Amino acid sequence: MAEAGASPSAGAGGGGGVGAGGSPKPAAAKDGVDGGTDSGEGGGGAARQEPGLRLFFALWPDSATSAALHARARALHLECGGRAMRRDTIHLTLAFLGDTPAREVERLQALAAQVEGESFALALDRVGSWKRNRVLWAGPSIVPPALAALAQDLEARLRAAGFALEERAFSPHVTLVRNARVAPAEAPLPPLRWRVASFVLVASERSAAGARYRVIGRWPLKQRG
Ligand code: 2AM
Repeated sequence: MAEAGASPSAGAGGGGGVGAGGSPKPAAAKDGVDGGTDSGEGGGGAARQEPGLRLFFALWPDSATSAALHARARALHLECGGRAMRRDTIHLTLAFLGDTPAREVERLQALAAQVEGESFALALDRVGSWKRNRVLWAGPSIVPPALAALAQDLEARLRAAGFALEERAFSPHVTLVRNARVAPAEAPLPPLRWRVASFVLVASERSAAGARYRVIGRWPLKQRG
């Protein structure tokens, strides 16, 4: 499978160690649609000592955007195999926290409320693939400064508050297909315009049907102008 050359940087996408030949594959959901694998990814042992939640900050698409992204995921799944993400799980991760004690949620919510971000338009005009974890994604060829600033501010606040984050650079992408068999053919893509007006804190819960994502906080971004 060809690897995407430019940003989002190859291999930076999630997976966090889910190599192509790595952890066991979860059973594919019916008709090749899945919520997200996330099996064995990230997180640590903290949850073993006390109740923990698997948390991440993300941008969550409005329903028209998630429908369009899901349609793209289905088309890629038909072309490349693998499992298309379920529509209700499609998102763009800003910061991945992994297993986190439940008592930290309040602190994270207070921290998120301090973040000063501006709303922006995100043009998802690229589809790329990562060979390492066989993920197909949609991403922007130009990262809006407001998105970079939001991710940076969030990351700085999380680090200052003592949350451990991975060192890898932020590479904005929306995972559409996991465990793809092949890379998609190069083709021009009609850009999908996503108006981003808030960011969310999400808990990832596992079930037999795959990961289920529960939004546990949402913060508005300032309207520009
Ligand atoms: P991905 O879509 O590229 O796999 C929930 O797991 C979300 O957090 C996913 O969007 C995933 O990205 C992202 N993520 C980022 N770092 C991760 C890590 N180390 N482990 C698991 N997921 C991670």
